[in-house]
Amino acid sequence: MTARLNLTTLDRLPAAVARPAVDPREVRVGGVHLGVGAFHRAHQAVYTEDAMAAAGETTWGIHAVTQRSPRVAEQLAPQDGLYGVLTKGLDGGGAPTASMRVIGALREVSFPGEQTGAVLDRLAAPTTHVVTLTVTEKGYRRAGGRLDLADDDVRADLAALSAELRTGRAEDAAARSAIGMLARGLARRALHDAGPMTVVICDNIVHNGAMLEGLVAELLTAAEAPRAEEVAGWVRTHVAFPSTMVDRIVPATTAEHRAEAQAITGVEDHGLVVAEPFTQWVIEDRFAGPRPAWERAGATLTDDVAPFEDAKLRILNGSHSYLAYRGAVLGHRTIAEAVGDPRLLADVTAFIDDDVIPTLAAPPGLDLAAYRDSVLERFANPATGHTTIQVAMDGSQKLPVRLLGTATDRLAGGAVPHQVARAVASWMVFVDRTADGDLVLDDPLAGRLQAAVGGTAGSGLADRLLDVGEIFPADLADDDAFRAAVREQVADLQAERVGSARRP
Ligand code: CS2
Repeated sequence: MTARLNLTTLDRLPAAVARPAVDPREVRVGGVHLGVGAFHRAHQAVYTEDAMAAAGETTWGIHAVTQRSPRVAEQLAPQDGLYGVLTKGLDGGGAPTASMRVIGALREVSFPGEQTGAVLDRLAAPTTHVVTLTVTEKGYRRAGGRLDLADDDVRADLAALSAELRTGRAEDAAARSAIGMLARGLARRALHDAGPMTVVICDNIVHNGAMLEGLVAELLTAAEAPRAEEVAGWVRTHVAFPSTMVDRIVPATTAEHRAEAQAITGVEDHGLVVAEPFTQWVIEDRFAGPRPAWERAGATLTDDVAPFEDAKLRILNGSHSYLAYRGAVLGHRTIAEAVGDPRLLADVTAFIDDDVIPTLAAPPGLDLAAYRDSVLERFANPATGHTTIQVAMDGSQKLPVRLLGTATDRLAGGAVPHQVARAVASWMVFVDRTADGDLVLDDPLAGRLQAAVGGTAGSGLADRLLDVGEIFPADLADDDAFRAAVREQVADLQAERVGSARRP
């Protein structure tokens, strides 16, 4: 029976395995993280551990919170919160490399379905100073850029929030949304006047800090309770919401990855995450109180995150989605395979050069052409095994952030964004192919999209999907030049599917 990774087996791991940079047994909780997926474990948790080591601190342990499923809590609890990061890259000669380190920064892991009270108490504790979030684009429950107050989960959290503000008594009903958990925790903190807090959003969303601050304010002011405005005021003056740009390619962990890690460590690790060597974190230097010394772990603090965000979201995430849709339709299983296809490499390079870079102001010290090359080189790393289908998820949430902003800016500059149109068309052809069951459409708007694809009345695929208002803002959908460009690209990509009769 193979032993499991935990505090007992930690000291017996082979020397090749890097131990936690700070002894987990010494670490005390000082922050909460909402959405403890693989990305958090391979990114912010690593920076936080390295920051503690660099600053000689032990007070930034993380109370991590799962989302809908208790799975990660069940994986990590028997491991005392320990897990491995398997970093897979290529050496100078192109040969695959793999290194393993164990992270000990996660000190508590909770599932809201059973432990909402514990999480809210952590958020309200004077010893907790930061909250980080990775709940994906759809996790913020927005509709038309605002909080979706018609969402059942948001309404349930609003009811619990209102009850606690009315009675002043802790209302620990299971949180149903991350935004609800956050707002209820900040409200409880306000009621106890427990000191300033910094909320650091780590999701791929434009101006993400301001966006989240707005959503929290909407939920607090929607509360039906006499103290709602007072509490919203306390949050305005005691809580900071800096924006960030986060970057590290973290594929889903596979059985092969677990076997490879076990061969290195000799123990079972159900919490293992896999990542590329590259990592970056740019954080707006706006904190309300104490925080980990993330800059001593390699993070960049800046007054203006926007140029970094725009470059990353439009160049990296935009081309990632483009390759995912184009690649999946052409049968490429991984992003590395897709970028290795000369047709797709030419398409994505033209997309970046012709349409994206002209819309960007380069962040200080960044050459956008060199950044393009480094991104494409990272995509070509076969060692991670990042799949086109994983990146293809949630297109309805990702397209506005990754592609449509570029199109709007190009049109505003008097240019027709043909390359963005081709990227959008690749998503449309992908959605169309899922209607046949060839590919999987994992998207919160899946039903709406497949209904649009299935429609026949008088218009082609491009028009039917451009009419999905939840994705395409009117300024784009009503732009004749953009619509014509997308139609043309859909026809071209469908013609590429040699021998299959497709809808025009
Ligand atoms: C990817 C991102 O799955 C996706 O949507 O584009 O997770 C991407 O790998 C990261 O943003 C890289 O930092």
